[in-house]
Amino acid sequence: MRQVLAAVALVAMACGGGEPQANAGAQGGAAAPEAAPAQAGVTGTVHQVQMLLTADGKYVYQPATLTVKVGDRVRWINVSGGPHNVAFYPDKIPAGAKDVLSAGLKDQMSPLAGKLLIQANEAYEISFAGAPVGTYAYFCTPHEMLGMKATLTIQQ
Ligand SMILES: [Cu+2]
Repeated sequence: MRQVLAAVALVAMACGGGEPQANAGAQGGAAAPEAAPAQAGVTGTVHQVQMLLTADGKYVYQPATLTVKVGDRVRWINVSGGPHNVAFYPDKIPAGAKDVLSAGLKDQMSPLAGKLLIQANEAYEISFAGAPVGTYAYFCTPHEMLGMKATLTIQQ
């Protein structure tokens, strides 16, 4: 909870480039400063991708290919078979995307790799506000060798 409070304070203070990272914790309360409308280029659309272990033993992102618009958010959810995470290939993202991702990925376990989601139904959101258009290939650090990879396409 301390983390959420800190995040709210951060968003309140830095209205400019701040990510609305307080979202998850703030959804119940009305008064929390929703940063989205104030932020330029934010669409408010949130897409969901499930991370799971299928009945036939495959570790997958579902959907494995997803197309979103600049300014959308994507929320990855740890459904089963975790821990999972979202890690981008530095050489398989558009030019200029590295800076946006570096700023947008919370709690990175290594450069361009989000933290491990351990709890069931734990979610991890990334905003693609200001993200360059193109194809972003990513993988799950624990399951990359088992083929847990996916592609995100950002369109104007
Ligand atoms: Cu995984």
